[in-house]
Amino acid sequence: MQTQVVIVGAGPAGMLLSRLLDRADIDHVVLERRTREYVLGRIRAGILEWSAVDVIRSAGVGARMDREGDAHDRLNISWGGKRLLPIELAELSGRRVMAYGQTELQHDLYEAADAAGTTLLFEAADVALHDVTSDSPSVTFRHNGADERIDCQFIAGCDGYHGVSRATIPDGIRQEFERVYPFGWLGILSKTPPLPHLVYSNHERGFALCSTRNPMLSRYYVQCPLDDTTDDWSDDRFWTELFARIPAEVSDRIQTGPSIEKSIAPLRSFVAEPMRHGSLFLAGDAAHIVPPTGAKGLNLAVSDVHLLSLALITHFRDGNSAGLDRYSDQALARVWNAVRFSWSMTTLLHRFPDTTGFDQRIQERELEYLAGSVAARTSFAEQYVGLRFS
Ligand code: RFL
Ligand code: PHB
Repeated sequence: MQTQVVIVGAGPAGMLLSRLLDRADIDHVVLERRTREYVLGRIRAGILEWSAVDVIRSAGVGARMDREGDAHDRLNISWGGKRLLPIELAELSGRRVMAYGQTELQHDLYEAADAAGTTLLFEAADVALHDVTSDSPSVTFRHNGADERIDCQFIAGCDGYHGVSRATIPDGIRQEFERVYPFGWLGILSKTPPLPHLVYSNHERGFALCSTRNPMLSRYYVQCPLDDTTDDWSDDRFWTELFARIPAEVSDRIQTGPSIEKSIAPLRSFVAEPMRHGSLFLAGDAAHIVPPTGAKGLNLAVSDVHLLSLALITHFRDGNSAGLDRYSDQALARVWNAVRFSWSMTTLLHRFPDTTGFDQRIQERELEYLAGSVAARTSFAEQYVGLRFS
């Protein structure tokens, strides 16, 4: 087989890139290790920045998001089990965020790929990238029991944190930066009406978050020890713990119900530099991970593929490779902003194993400062809603 671009990974980064290339008539093939059902079954992100909303619309896959997504102009932060601070995102920053589940977006992207007749191969095993610094890179894999090879001009490594693309960049060239946090998030989905606004909560017992998917589907999280398993958390224990960490005026409005999904995610910050090596370009979780606290992971995946698609389109249309040459630096500037913000929100809102009374007071003072200062809230809102593309 031969194509212009091989995209490794059919998560949101890979599939959105596929849509953007398709609209520019750039020939490409998408290889995914898992089955379609497996990818659609992963419950992950819920919040899109408006820049991401615009990219999704420009890729021609925004119709259902615009119909069913819920634009939020505010979020709340609580602490001490009593304080509840609204952050007026729209008023302070001029922008809102969109609540629309990653699962729904993934579904829309697969449907659009089907309609366009995109070559999208699921259960592609043993994907390996070859000769990425030569003029004739290729990708080999096994599919339906046969060994396959695709010759191409560029490879987009959109294969997430556990993919193969990043490791193709040699050790002497690749630099990695990492912080692993000493706790996880236990998340549940329940078929109950969500609160009208997100609530992020700092509490001596640990962080909690009330989020949403749609008018009859809620998403809630509590910070938990890393060695906990979902078996340790009955639904009753989950609701009791959540309610212990949020003000009564919030819990009074929550309708509880059985969980329909329950999972534990570890938290880490991770960046690999550079995001380009020869004809290989990394995008999304393949190059960086942020803790979910700032709701930035999916948004970074979208902004990476936006930049990469523009660079590839200019290359193929005009023979101008300046965008490809700039890609890594441009993407990393946005990445590090999000890494910094996600780290600071995580540090502000979580209980670390070595947290003392001193640390707790410092966190609460910072939250009181946020409550008392329009400048501080404006800065928070500006970072939460995300940067515009320049
Ligand atoms: P993905 O989604 O991991 O997709 C990568 C795909 O590549 C495939 N793959 C391979 N394919 C072929 N060959 C190989 N060798 C392969 N190795 C892997 C995988 O099977 C997979 O299908 O990465 P992508 O596309 O970069 O997308 C990134 C996002 O999924 C991620 O950043 C977000 O989910 C993070 N995130 C959030 N982001 C937000 O912007 N807002 C949020 O509110 C938000 N909440 C969250 C989150 C992530 C969470 N978890 C579980 C980590 C909440 C949680 C709990
Ligand atoms: C979610 O709804 O899954 C969600 C929302 C906000 C976050 C993280 C996750 O910061």
